[in-house]
Amino acid sequence: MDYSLLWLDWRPKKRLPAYTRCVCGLPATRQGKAALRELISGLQAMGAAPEIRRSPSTGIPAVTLMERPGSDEQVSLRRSGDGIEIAGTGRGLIYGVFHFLRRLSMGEEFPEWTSAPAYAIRMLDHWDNADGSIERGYAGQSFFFRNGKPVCTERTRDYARLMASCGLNGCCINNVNVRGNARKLLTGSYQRELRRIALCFAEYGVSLWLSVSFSAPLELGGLDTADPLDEGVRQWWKETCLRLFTSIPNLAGFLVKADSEGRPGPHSYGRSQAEGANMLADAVRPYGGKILWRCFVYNCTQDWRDTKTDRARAQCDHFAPLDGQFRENVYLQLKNGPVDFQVREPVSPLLGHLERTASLMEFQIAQEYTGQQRHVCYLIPMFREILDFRFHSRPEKDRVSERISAVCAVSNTGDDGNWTGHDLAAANWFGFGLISWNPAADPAEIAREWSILTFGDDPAVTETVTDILLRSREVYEKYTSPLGIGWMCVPGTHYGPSPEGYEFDRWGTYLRANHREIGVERGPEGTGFTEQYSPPLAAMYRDIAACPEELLLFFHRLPYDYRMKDGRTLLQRIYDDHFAGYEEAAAMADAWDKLEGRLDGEVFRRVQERFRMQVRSAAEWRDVVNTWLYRLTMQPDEKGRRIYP
Ligand code: GCW
Repeated sequence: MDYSLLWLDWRPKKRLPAYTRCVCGLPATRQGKAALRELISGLQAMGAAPEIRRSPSTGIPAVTLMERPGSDEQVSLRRSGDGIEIAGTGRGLIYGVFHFLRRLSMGEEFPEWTSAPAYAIRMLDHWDNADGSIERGYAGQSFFFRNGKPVCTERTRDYARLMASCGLNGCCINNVNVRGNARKLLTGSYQRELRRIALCFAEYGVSLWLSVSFSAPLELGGLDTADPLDEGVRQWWKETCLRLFTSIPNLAGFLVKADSEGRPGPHSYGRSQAEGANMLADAVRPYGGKILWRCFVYNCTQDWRDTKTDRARAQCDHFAPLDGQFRENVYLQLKNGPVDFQVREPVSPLLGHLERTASLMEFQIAQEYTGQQRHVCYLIPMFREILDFRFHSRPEKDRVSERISAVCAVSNTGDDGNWTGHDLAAANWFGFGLISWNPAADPAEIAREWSILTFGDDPAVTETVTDILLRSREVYEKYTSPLGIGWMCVPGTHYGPSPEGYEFDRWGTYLRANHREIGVERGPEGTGFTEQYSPPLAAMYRDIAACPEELLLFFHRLPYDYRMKDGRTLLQRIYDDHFAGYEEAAAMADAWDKLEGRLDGEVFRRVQERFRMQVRSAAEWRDVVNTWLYRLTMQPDEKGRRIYP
C-alpha cells in the first residue's frame, strides 16, 4: 500500500478484551460479509488472533454478528454474556463493525450503542472531471477518472471503506459542471466501468450518483431542444434511464446544476425549476431514483451600477415560491449559506420556506474559500452551528437539522498519497461523516477521536492536534475577510488576498467599500435580504445593534468609525483581528513543531510544510487587507503597529 489508510490504520493494542479471541457470524449479504471481513482484519491489526466460528457457543465470549433481513441502516451493539453482539441488516453491520473497531481503538471495553442515521442520504459530491482534473480540488488528480474515462481501482474500494467507516452512504463521482467526456456517462460508452464502481461501492453500502447536464438531449441525443415539456425530450430521458438503471446496480439518481453559472436549464425554455426537476424525476422514478436539484441559481453577471440585485437573495427568490411543486423524489440541494461557502455566512433562509419540499444541505469540505487545504480549517464546529440553527418559524422541527432530509458535502479528496493534501484536512471528511449520521455529535469529541485513530494515542499529540483543529476556523477567519463580509480573495483561484478583486470582476460580487463605509446594506432600506427570514430573525438581523457581530458586515453597510460592543471602532476591530489572526496562525505552527518525534516523520514534515505556507499566507492577508483599509481611510492603527508591507 503506497498511500495512507487514514483513520482506518488500526494499531496494535496492549490490552484487548477477552471476547476478541472469538468472532461468530454467518452473514448472507455482500455487506454483511464485508462487515465480517472488516471485523476480523481489524481485530488482527489490533493484535488479536480471533478464532472464527459460524455460530455462538455458550461459555465462549465472542464478538457476534447477527444479520437481520432488510435494507435499513439501524444497528445495535450490546453486551451478550461476556461478549458483544452487533446486530443489524448487512448495511447496519458495516456501520456497527466500524463503530465497534473505533471504540475498541479508543480503549472502550464494552461499547454499547443503538443507532440509526438521522438522514437516509449522506453523501460526498466530487467535482471530478473526466480528464482527471478536479474543480476546486486541492489533493491531486481524480481517482475516479483517468484519461477521459471512469476507472475502478484498488483505491475505489479503499474509498468505499473510508466512506462507510464514518457513516457515509452516497457518492456523486463527477462534477456538477458536466463537461467533455463526462457527458458520455449517460450513454452506453462507460457502462462497464460504472458498473464496476457501483458494485465496489455496494459492498460497503455506498450508492452511486451521477451529475447530469440538463441539455443532454441536445448534446447526446441529437434533439433540437431540451425543453422539459417536450415529448421527445421526456422520451429521451426515459430511455436513457431505462438503459442506465437496469445496467448499473446501486445507481441512486442524478445531481443537477441547472440555470447556474452558465449551465443549461429549464429557464432557457421558459419553464420553471420545478418543471425541469419533475421531468427528470419522472424518468428516474420507475427505478426508485432521486433527483438532487441544486438551488445555486443567481445572476453571476451583475452590473456594479445595479444596487438592487443581491446574490444573497437569489436562492429564496427563485425557489421559495415553488415550495410544494416538486415531485416527492426531488430534493432541493442548497448550499449552507445564501452566497457561496465563505468562512462565515448566515444560514440560507430558503430552508425556512420549504414546508412541502424535500431538501438536502450542501456543505463544502473542499476548502475552496477556507485555505485550500494548505491552511488548516476544521469545519465541523461550523457545520454543527448551522445544523443547530433555528428559524423561529414553527414550534417544532424548527432547526436546520430537523428540516433537512439529507446532507452532502463537496469532497476534499484526490489521488494524493494522504487523500486530502493537508493531513489535517482528513478530519473534515471523517467529521462530516459522523455529524451527518448524528447532527448532535460533538465536534470536539470528533476531533479527538480522529486524532487518536490517525496519529495514535500519545496525549501530547492528541491535545495539540485537537486544540489546533478547534481553533482553526476562527484563526482563518480573523486574518482573512472580516465580520462575514467574505469575498476578499483572488477571483478565479480563490486563494490569497485581493480585497477589491471581485469589485472589478465580471462575476460581480461586491463589497462596495469606499473611504467612509464598507459593506452591502441588506436590511429593508437596502436589498431587503433580511426580510427573507422569519419575523424574529429578520428583526434581529435588520437591527444593527442586535445583529450578531460576527455577521455585521454581511448584513450592513457601516462607517469605519462605527462603535463595536466593546467600544473599538469597526476599523480598529478589523486591524486587530488581522494582527491577532496572524499571531495565532504562527502559534499553531509552533505548537505543531513541538510534536517532532512524536509522530511519523513524513507526516510531521508534510504538515509542518503546510503550516509554513499558512503562516506566510496569513501575513500576506494581514498586510494586504490592513494596508488597503489604511489607504482608503488614512486612519492609523491605535496601537501603532506597522500596517503597510
Ligand atoms: O463557488 C463556485 C465555485 C465553482 C463551482 C460553483 C458551484 C462547481 O467556484 O467552482 O462549480 O460554486 O457550486 O456550482
